[in-house]
Amino acid sequence: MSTNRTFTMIKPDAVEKGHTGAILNKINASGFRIVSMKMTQMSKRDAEMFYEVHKDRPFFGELVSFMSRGPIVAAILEKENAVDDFRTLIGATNPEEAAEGTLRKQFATSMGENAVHGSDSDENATIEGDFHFSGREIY
Ligand code: 3AN
Repeated sequence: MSTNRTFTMIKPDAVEKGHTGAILNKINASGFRIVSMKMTQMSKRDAEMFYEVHKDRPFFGELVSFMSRGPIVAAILEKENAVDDFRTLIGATNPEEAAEGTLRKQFATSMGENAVHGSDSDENATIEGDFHFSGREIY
């Protein structure tokens, strides 16, 4: 069953460059309702746990260092078909392959530093949202 919710992070590269407002604007303009949001910084241990599924990938160390190097903005978003529609809005992992009008086309610089995270399934959206937010922080 679809939850109509997805989880996103505006990653340290995009926060550092001052793109937070522009990205949130585009998320709202695309029909997503923000039901939870916070600025926070993941420790290395947090990033290792969050990305545990990627622990055997060659880029895991780089990913953990990057995601813990500065603050992120974490949010839970609500919209019909949220997971798929948000993946469409962010675009391909590699910004060179991201379609025109996507967030990664506009704000990402590389495969690693690709500005925005979006959950890849309803199940992971719930797990990832629960990682960052308690029930009392979801509105
Ligand atoms: P997506 O975020 O598009 O779902 P995944 O799940 O394949 O992509 O990868 C998770 C994260 O790992 C990406 N958002 C990116 O930050 C990082 N990543 C993926 N591939 C690479 C790579 N080849 N080099 C460095 N970082 C990567």
